[in-house]
Amino acid sequence: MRIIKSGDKALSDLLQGRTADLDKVENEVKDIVGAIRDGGDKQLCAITARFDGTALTPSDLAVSEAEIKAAYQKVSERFLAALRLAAQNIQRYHSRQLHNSWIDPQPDGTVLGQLITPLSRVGIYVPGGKAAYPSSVLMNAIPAAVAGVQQIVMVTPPDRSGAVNPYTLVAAAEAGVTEIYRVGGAQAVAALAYGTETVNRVDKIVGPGNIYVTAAKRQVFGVVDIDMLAGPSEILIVADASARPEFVAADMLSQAEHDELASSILVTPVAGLAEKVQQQITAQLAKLNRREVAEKSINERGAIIITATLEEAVQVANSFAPEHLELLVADPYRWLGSVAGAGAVFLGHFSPEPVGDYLAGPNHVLPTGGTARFFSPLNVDTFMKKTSLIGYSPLALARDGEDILTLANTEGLDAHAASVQYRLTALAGGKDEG
Ligand code: HSO
Ligand code: ZN
Repeated sequence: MRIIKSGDKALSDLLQGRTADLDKVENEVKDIVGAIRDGGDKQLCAITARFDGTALTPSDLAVSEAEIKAAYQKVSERFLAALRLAAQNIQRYHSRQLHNSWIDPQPDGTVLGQLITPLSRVGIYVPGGKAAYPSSVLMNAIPAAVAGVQQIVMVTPPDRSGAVNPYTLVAAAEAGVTEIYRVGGAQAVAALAYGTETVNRVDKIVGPGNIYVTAAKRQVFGVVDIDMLAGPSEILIVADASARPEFVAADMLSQAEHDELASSILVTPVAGLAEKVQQQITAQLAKLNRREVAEKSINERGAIIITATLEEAVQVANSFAPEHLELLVADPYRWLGSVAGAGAVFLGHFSPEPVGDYLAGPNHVLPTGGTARFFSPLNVDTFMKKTSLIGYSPLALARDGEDILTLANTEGLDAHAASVQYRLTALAGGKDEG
C-alpha cells in the first residue's frame, strides 16, 4: 500500500480517476437497451440466456408467491430476526425524512403551495452473485415504502438454474416489494425504463449495480428518472493518536473486501500509526474469505496519507468527499463542523462502517467517487415529486396584472399578455374584444 505525504503529487493522482469509466461499455450497453426497447420479452429472455446462462420463457420472468414462501424455509430464524431489526431501524430513520405538503393562503385570496406526492411505480435493481446483499434490498425498498410508493418492482439476475437468491427474496418481502422479476444487467434496466409485455415501465430506477447496469441507467435517464451513478465503494478514515491500529486496519479491509476497485484510505498526522496499520492489514488479510479481492484492492487502491496536523487531515478528507468517512479521533464531534462533503460520517471508535451498512438506520446507498459534493444518500425524497400550486383571486390578479403585462410584453409574448388582459378587462367591467 502506498504511503503518501500530503502535498506530494501522488495525492492529486489518487484523487483523479475515481469514477468508473462508463464510456468503455457505452456501445455494448446501447445495443442491449435498444434490443429490449424494440424486442420486449422475447429479447429479454434471449439476452438473459446469453448472459445468465438460463433459458426462460416470458411466463417465467415474474417470481411467484410460492417461490417467496419457499425462500422463507431456506433462511434461518436468526437471520430473519436480524433482518427485521434492521428493517425496523431503517423504517424509523427514514420516516423522519418525510415532509408535508404545504399551502399558504393570503388575506388577498391568493393561495400558493407545494404538493409532495410519492412516485407511483419504481424499480429497484439488486445485483446477483457475490454482491446479492439482502441489506441493500432493505436500503432501497424501505425508503420507497415510507414515501408511499404503491408499486415497488425489484429486478435481480437469476442463477444458471433460473433461481433467485432466497435471502434477496426474503428481504424483498420484508421490505414491501410488490413485484419481482428474475432479470439483471443492462437488459433489466431497459425493461424497467421502456416496459415489455410482462414488465410494466416504471417512473424511476434506483439501486447500485455493475458498470453495465450503471451505464444503462445513464442511458435511460430522461425516459425515467434514476437515483445516481454508483461507482466502487470507498472509505476514508481520519485517525489521530487515540486510534487503535487493529480497528483502522479492520475498517479499511471491510471496504476492500467489497470489490477489487474499492478504495480504502487512511489520513493521519500520526506517522507511527502507518506502520502499525500496515502490519495489522497483513495479519488480518490472511484470515479473510475474500482475501484475494481485499488484497488487490488494498495494494492497488489503498493508501495512507500522512498530514502535518489533524486539521489538514480533515481538509484532505474534504477534497476526497468520500462515500464513507470515519472519524477515529478522540473528539469526533469537534471535527464534524469542518466536514464539507461525505456520504455518511461515522463518529468515534465504536461506530465502524458495518454499523451503518447493516443496522443503524441511515441508508447505505451513498454517493461514491467524490459525488458526495452534490449527491445525497438514497432517501425518502428520492421517491417523491413536488407539484406547485397557484391560486390567484380576482383582487390579486387586478393588483399584479400590470406587472405581468410588462414582463410578457418585454419578452414579446403578446398571447401571454392577452391571457391576463382579458381578465383585467373583465374585472374592470369591460367587454372582451374577441
Ligand atoms: N458498504 C456497502 C454496503 C454494504 N455493505 C452492503 C455490506 N453490505 C456500500 O456502501
Ligand atoms: Zn459494506
